[in-house]
Amino acid sequence: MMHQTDQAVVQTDFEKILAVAGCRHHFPLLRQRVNGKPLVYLDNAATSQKPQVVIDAILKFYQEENSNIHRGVHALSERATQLYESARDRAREFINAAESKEIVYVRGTTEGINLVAYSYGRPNVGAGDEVVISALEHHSNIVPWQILCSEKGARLRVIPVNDAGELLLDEYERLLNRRTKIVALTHVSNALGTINPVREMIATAHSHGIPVLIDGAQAVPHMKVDVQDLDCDFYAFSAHKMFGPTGVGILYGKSRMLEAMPPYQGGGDMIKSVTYEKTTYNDLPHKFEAGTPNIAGSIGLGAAIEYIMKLDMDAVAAVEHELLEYATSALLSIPKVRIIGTARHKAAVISFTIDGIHPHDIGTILDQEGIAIRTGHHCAQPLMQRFGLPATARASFAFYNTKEEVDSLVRGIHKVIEVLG
Ligand code: C6P
Repeated sequence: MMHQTDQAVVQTDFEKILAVAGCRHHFPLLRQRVNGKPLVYLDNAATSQKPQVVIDAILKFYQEENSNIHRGVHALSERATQLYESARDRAREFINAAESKEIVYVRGTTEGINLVAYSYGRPNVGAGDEVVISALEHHSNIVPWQILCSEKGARLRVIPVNDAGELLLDEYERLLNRRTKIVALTHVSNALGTINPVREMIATAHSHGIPVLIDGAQAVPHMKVDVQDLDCDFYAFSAHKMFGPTGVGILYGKSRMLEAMPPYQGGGDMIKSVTYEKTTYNDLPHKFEAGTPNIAGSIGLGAAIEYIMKLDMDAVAAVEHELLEYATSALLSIPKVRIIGTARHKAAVISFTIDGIHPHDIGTILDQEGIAIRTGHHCAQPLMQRFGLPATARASFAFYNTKEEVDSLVRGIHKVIEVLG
């Protein structure tokens, strides 16, 4: 008889893909009806739904394990500490960081980027220096750098995009110079779905001695990420976009970078000793984790990571790619629909407009059909301006979505055109 591990070894890629596609029933929220119709949830880039194992891990923590961490000698506190720290180990494994001390818990991608802008940016960026970002950035990878630049008299430089939503790499190379102190780039665009060639872009920055931060918010739910292979200096992501809870995320930083940086916030747990004259800071990663953290959230994140690692990220990417291709050709076959963002390498995000109809109205009518999409500027106003649009409608997919749901979206769009076109 074959053991389970033997079976896993002979499991074909095709079987893994089928297994991923069959996971929808793990997500209880998806079973509901909205406005009398079966829910079609296509707003995964805003936040993903949670599998039962994640919900259970959080519930179990509050029912059986709740206690503060790193503080008590009592059994519950030790158990909570162990769960919190082992979730950190899971996160290390998930992105293949070299050491768990390189994994800093934050509130989410936004806080991760702000931490770097503050603790790396303030000591290293001065008057006349430059920070390079791209035209595809979310506001959370624009505004923290803008604040830093205005405080320091530094300059924010922006890598432009072509009409397909791909970064112009020659322009990027031309922007780098001895005044450039950091490059901050998104791995995947939340508004257009473009997957940036960040590995090559990091190598280019490093050839000039410039460190790189990657905003991984839209990458980690969709593809395998290996921070050592990418060789990025910082990588930030949020748990809630990768099937975990809100209010927690990870900032990865190379240990030598984090060691050299001052703390972001002061308070409990980030210190070794305090007198009125002087404070000695704690070791990594605790130096950056002031105050009682989101313990239950971190444990939920650990459960989400375990869940998707079991699924296999390559199989997840394959399922989503199939959905993207199916949805793209279906939408393109509808007269008046225009897809914004046609990069060669895309994650399963489709921004679109319908001639003569405001995206907000598209979202409202689709909602009446039980279909959830996002409309607006997607927290990427400068990018919308680049494309001459105030807003788009955006359908964003996860591996639990189905081709039948794409068909519902297409029927919904036809209805929008019928009613408003
Ligand atoms: N994008 C969207 O609908 P937080 O809010 O900190 O979890 O993530 C911010 C963030 C940073 N970078 C990228 C590329 C993102 O997509 C997001 C969040 C959501 O597109 C909500 S605005």
